[in-house]
Amino acid sequence: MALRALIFDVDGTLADTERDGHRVAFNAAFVEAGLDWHWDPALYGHLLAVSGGKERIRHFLATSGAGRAGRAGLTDIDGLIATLHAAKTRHYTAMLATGAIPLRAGVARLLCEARAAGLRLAIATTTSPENVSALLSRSLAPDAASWFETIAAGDVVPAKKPAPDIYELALAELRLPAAECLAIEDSENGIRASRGAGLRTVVTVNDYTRGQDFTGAVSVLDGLGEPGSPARVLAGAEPRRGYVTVDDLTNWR
Ligand code: XBP
Ligand code: MG
Repeated sequence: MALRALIFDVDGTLADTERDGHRVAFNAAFVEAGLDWHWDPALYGHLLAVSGGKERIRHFLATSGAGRAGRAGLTDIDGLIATLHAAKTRHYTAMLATGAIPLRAGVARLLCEARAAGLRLAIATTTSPENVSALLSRSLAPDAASWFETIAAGDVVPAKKPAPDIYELALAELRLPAAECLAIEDSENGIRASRGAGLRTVVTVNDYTRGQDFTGAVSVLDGLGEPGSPARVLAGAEPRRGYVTVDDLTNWR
């Protein structure tokens, strides 16, 4: 079947947003709330096993003892999580607005190539919609959100990655079968979600996800690559010209 659409993950795929973006915003929200919590890069790497910022805070509370019952101000856990996550999103979108988080190599090139080739574009992400808009408008193009027919993001589905829900929503909104689409992801949770929706998946790893299990990936690379700056192939299909093109994605099975 012909390739008709590409469905992109956001965090770790479009841009390296986690260590120097989301993590910094979470810590700023904790300080603002007068909490002595601090997620260093190593701890955050472990917490990334849980998709979703609100879910990640709840997991931290449950597993770190930080939410020990009876501690001052920690009785209304749901309210605390909502307040912390709203503050974190405010800090994160403010950071994005400064252009602090650039797109990964090859992302803008492949998106433009895909548009020129008439491929339809979509996003399937666990992050909050406002984070997607802020990243796209500042780091890609002011009108870049309109390049994507659908941006399936955050709480719009009952179960976040690794559940397939967000990809199934994107496919439903595209009105395309999985066989005519291809997903681009960065993490094990992500490919479990995309493969769960029946999607061929290309993985571009990052420092947090390099050692994870990408079973079922069409190709696993250290990035999409650029002319003159080839991608390193870790497993699976190799880009014909050293960097991933629409032709590669069309032919890779
Ligand atoms: C990655 C996530 C998100 C972000 C934080 O999303 O798991 O939860 O870490 O964003 P993806 P929020 O890789 O699917 O793009 O705090 O808005 O959830
Ligand atoms: Mg991701």
